[in-house]
Amino acid sequence: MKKILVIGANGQIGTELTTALVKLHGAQQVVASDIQAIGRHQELAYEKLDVTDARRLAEVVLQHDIGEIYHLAAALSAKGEEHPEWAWNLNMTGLLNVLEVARQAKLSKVFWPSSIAAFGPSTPRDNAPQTGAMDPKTVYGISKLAGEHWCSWYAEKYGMDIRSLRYPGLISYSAEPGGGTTDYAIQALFAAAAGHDYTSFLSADSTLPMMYMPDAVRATIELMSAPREQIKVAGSYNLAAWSFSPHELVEIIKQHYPAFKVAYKPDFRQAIADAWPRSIDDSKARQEWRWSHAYSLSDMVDDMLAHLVARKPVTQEQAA
Ligand code: AKB
Repeated sequence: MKKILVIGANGQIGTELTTALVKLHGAQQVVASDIQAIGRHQELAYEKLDVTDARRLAEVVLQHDIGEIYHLAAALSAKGEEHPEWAWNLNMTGLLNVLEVARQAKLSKVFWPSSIAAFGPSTPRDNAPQTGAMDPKTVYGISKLAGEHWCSWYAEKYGMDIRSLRYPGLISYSAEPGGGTTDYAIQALFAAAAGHDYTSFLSADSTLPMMYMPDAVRATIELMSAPREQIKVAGSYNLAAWSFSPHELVEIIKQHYPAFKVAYKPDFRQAIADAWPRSIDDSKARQEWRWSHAYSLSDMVDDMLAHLVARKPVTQEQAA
């Protein structure tokens, strides 16, 4: 049986998605890869892979008899604004390499994540629709919107099965996020669990769509397992759970840690958040492949804090 390659397996999504894929398909069927020398999943075959190197990617696909790719390696919104050329190259060259290798090797399926960052100020801020105005204002968002079009182009032109989700901000404890605007929520939870105060780089009322990682992983697996005829959206599905502001999150955290203190010092990431929708209409995903989130916002906070406290000590950097 052909194997699954996860690109970016050491990252925030990759760490948990790879573990879920192993549970589903077995360790023999999953190959992890990332730019780092060593993988996080000790039981798996691991390849050090820079996805911008097309020749090396093709070698890995051939060597491991790969039939499916989950391509998760990407620069996120905030880091992308600081290093625009690096972010564009990683996000676009990486995706084009994956699509081209997938075409040549006749892979059966590709998963690639888009994001709420593909939306912009012209999108309705509440219940952002599946289709409509999209004018992203970050390098990351532009790469996500262009990537959605490239995925549709390859799917239409070559009949390839390429599936994609527009993830909201993802909250998790297993691996660090890689420089996103929604990371404040993770930092606040880490700080609270470590008994530290927190300074938010977004203002108290910056509402954004968010999701707990176990739901995002399940959504990915359910989308990839759905019969092809159920997948009607050609680009990337809107996906949602709930939305909250820093102030609302802090109020829930305070139910666990009443002494938790937060200051608000918005920086350049505020403008990024201000151009994104406050909430997402994901009714297509709910109708077509029966998407439904399981964790409520307070379930997420309970679960995050329980895991973070159990694995103390939290480092100063994680809580920064
Ligand atoms: C980011 O903040 O850049 C990401 C995203 C919303 O795609 N978490």
